[in-house]
Amino acid sequence: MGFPRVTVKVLNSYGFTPSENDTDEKNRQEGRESMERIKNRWPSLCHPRVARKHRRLGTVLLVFCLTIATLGSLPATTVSAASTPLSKHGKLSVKGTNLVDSKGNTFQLRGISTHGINWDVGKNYVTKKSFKTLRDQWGVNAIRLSLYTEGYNGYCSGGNKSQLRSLVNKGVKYATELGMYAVIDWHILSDGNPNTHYKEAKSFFTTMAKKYKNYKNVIYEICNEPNGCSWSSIKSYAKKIIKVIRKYDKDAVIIVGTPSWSQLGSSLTSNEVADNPITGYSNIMYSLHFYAGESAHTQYLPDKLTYALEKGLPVIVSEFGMSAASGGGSINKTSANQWFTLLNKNNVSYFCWSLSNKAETCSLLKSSTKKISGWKSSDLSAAGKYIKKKYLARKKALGSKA
Ligand code: IDC
Repeated sequence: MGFPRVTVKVLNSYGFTPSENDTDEKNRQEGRESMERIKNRWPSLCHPRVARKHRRLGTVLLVFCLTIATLGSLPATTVSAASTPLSKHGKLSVKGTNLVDSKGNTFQLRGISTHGINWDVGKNYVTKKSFKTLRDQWGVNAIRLSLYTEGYNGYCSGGNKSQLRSLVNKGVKYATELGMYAVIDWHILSDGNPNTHYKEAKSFFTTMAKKYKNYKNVIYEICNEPNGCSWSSIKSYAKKIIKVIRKYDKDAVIIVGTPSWSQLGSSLTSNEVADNPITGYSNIMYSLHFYAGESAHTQYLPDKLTYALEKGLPVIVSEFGMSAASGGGSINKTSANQWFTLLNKNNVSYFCWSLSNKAETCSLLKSSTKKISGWKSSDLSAAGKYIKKKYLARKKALGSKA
């Protein structure tokens, strides 16, 4: 597949159907009453010929007014929902290695990840306008809401839990109103082993699954990037958290992080996740993260992806970046192009890190960009320009399947 190979051995990084009979009868009754009112007010209109003509006109007018009134009483999303990703594709599930839509057709998420919403550089973009710009101008159909467990203002390291949860809820609300899919990302990183904050994770996902059990667009990502721990340790955490989520949300897609910063195995050549996946649950996907500016990633990870897919493991790139794994360095379009070819060919979904103006290469906005939506090309970083172009091209290529 055109990726150079290496032999290094250690790893280090989303109708309204009231009772129709009731509505019809109510409409007819309202129509009769309305015609009576017209007759009483303007008797001249009641000459048989004039009356017939005006009755027709009146009916047309009535239907028009009632339609407007009905639409006006619906939530804004229902009115404009005809062509949102969610209205077209509905609830997603996993079939074989593929993500499929409610009609069973293969479906690919083209997502953008927020930066950590515990920081202003992430939080500032949790707005409906930001997400709408991504949906309408970038061809994005999903948002990943990254909630760091540790670090400054982290959920498990002194952050205000209820404020952070309400930020996640806001993000889900905006994505839902826009008909986009939303990933709730429990962003473990420096904490390494997901079991470190198991109790908080259990409580967090209980709250989230209770709240979102009837949503069609919510996806749970239970541990961003486990590191320094074995697959059996991650697996045991995952089985417990999946059980917690499934108690309320019976079928939403759940993403499980994998060893060594979500690289499907703890060494360059080991594939313990594909060799020993979680059994007994449906709609589970496993994450693979890559950074295009990290040449080693492009050297060994594509083979691991191919191995996993051949073994029937549903893989999702819940995070990738154009930069080096540090978030810095330079972007690598050649590697990124190879990755997109491979991922698109295999219907693997992807989310780019990150929607931010933080002064680092992986940010999609220039650090000088103060706007939180409606960005012009000159507001975008080199990574942002490339990603926007790639996502729009992919959406166009997919046509009605997008
Ligand atoms: C980075 C942020 C950076 C922050 C750092 C530490 O871009 O601003 O200082 O985290 O919290 C990942 C992680 C993701 C990293 C990203 C780039 O999932 O949290 O974000 N990265 O380093 N894995 C590989 C790279």
